[in-house]
Amino acid sequence: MNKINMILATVTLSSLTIACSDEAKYKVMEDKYKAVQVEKKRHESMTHEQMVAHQLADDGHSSASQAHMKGNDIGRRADDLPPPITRTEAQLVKVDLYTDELVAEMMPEVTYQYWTYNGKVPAPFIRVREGDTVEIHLRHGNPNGKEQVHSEHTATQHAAAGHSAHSIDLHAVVGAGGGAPLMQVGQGEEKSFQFKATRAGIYVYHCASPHVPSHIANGMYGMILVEPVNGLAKVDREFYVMQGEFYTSGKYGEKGLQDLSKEKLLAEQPEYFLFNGRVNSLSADRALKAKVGEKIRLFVGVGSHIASNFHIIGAVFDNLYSQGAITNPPLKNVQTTVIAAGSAVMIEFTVDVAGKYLLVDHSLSRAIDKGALAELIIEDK
Ligand SMILES: [Cu+2]
Repeated sequence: MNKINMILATVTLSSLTIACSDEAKYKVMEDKYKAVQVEKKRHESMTHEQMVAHQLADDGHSSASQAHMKGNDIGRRADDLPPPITRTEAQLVKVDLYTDELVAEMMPEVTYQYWTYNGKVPAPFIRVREGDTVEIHLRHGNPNGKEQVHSEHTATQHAAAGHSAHSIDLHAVVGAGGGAPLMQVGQGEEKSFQFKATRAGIYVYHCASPHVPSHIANGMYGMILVEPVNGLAKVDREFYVMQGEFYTSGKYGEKGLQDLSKEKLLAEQPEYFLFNGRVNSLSADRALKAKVGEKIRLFVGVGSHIASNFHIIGAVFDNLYSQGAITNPPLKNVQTTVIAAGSAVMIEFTVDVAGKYLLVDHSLSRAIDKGALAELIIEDK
């Protein structure tokens, strides 16, 4: 069901339930219904380009600025993560998150309405120290967006689109729902909660509002690192990579604005397997970069629903901290690792020869035909 039909269904259902009791309300619903009909007619006569422009121009629900439509903007860069923690005392760490639904390119000429934390996939990398108290603030809606301008209108749209609430479940939290029961945030609202980071590890966090699999599949996942009290070994480079699959209505590469196919989601048949939210999100000028002999550390997670068979063509993992267990002794000299859905690993390695190395899901049609490919450029010292 597309968005307009969902709005229609909602309006129709609502109309039925209140028709007898409140004439004024009925009139409002009828007006809304008529407005939706007019809007639907407009949409039918639009080309794809007009439709995208229209969404950007007057759909407060997809509060995207033009910048969001440009090139690689939806994908978070792999070097976009906080530096190692140097302090030796526990402290209160405040984390500001907001949710944003925005239309962006999945690949050239293919667009998708992503649901995000802070406008990117994956969400911000959160870095704390074992013993810290973490205070998560979550706002539903981009504080810089234009949603506030007509919030009643957008609240209806949010409900119709299936995200009347967003939330957060952090796997680093020991407590019911990973925090999610405290953090169901309606459109325009902000909520916060605190937890104590008692278990060092690398963890996934994600949205946990109904329909949870859809929220996650649309891009609402990130990672939180709880560093051990003594910190991590020193390295030269750190990178943040998350694999997630996308269930577009059209086949891989089919042009135009793509809907989420719930049918494909339930059948576990995605069209795209992507690193950091987009085809070629981590390639060319956005590739991971390091020098020969440098110690490289990767934090790699799977935010969405299908496990990854993570491999770097031409490299061997010197140290693999499997299943997020960074305080355990690492496995040595590993070629490929499974990363479960909702899990993450830490990998450390060094490359002796300059060149281009490819990060892939070694279920290789995912890499070659469905997008799960990133580049690591190693230069001579
Ligand atoms: Cu959500």
